[in-house]
Amino acid sequence: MKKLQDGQLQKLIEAEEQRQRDELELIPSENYVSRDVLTALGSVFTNKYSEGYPGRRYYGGQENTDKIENIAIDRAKKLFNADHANVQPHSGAPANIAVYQAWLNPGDTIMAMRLDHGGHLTHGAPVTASAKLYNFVRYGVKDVETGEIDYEEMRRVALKEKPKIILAGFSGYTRSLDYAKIAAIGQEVGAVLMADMAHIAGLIAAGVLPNPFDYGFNIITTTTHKTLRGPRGGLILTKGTVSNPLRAPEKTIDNLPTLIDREVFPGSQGGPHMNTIFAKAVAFGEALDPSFKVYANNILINAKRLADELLKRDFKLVGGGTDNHMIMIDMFGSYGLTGREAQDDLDKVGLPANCNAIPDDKLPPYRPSGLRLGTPAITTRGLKENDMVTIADWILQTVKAHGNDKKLATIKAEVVDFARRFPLPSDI
Ligand code: DSN
Repeated sequence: MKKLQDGQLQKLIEAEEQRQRDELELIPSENYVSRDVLTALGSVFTNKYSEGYPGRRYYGGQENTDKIENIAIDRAKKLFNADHANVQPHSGAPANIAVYQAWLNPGDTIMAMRLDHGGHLTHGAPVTASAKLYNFVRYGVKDVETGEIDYEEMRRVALKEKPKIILAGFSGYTRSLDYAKIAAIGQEVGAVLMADMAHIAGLIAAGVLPNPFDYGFNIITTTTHKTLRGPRGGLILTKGTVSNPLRAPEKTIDNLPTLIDREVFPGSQGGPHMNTIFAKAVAFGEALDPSFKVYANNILINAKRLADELLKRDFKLVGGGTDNHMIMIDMFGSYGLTGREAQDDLDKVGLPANCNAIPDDKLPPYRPSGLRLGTPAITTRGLKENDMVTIADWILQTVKAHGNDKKLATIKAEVVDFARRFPLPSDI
């Protein structure tokens, strides 16, 4: 990458590059993008305004932007077996809001997972705009040991509350959702079936986890920067018939693609960020390559092994293990440290992870009991299954060294030495 003229800011790019090289990223929603994705993000497409959709723009000069948006749409449809893709959402939160607006009227009911059981803020946390507009009802886990969802309670609440959308999705849940059971409940009460797959989109695209569309879901929303390993951004995938987004269609399930297009633009966003859409097209191309399936499979292998190694070291895991890329440690229940204390200690040794609420957490959200970690980024760096033994050892040593900065500095030196053997993709 070319150096900035502004020396003060150039130093910060170099410092962040060095931090990323010297640490091993364990935050499950982060990843390291390729050099091509970075190049696309920094390209001249950032100069362009493109309100509208390919072939129907409000500004001139769209001969290249139309092509890249169409490539991004076609690749996304292919990756997820969707009838339509909207690649314009700026990120996951605007993608979810556009779907709610497309299908609901203010006051309508959505059923979604409890935040402390693994759901996401945009699934109706009281502090969000959506929670002020719509009525959210909840489902959660039946058993913290196994992480199983309480599907009987879900059905009972759905029959009573008649949600117009049932939302399957999470940002802090480590087990598999039973899409068939959720779809059956949704069909019984006449709800639209929406899956927020932000965390596991790359695993679905690679075919190593099931695709909700195969179980009758109507909509998938996702971010593009987690397991999908693209730029920070959002994406909405739909089943249905695509028609002209300039004309308001009737509110039917078959018209969802067009209803959603109209709610992304002009409903909730202005000009799409064309450099990001270009970078999405690049990342989707990378995800269509057979090597991405190998990568996604290795994420799962590494996560299972890391979970097993943590269990051997007496860490209590919410859900008892993992079926995806993510692990949730009950840190307070395991070693008497809050998730935040563990996060701060892991920061000191170069293993960033994040504190997280666990089901029915007795501690407050800013210093909860849980610590969430995952393997998408370290798998991109090239770490293999046996390396998970080393990572688990370091996590245990770090937790035991709480308050001992000298010991933490010794672990950090080992982590840096090890991490430098695995270059960032953008350095290759
Ligand atoms: N903040 C993201 C995560 O870390 O899971 C979700 O939006």
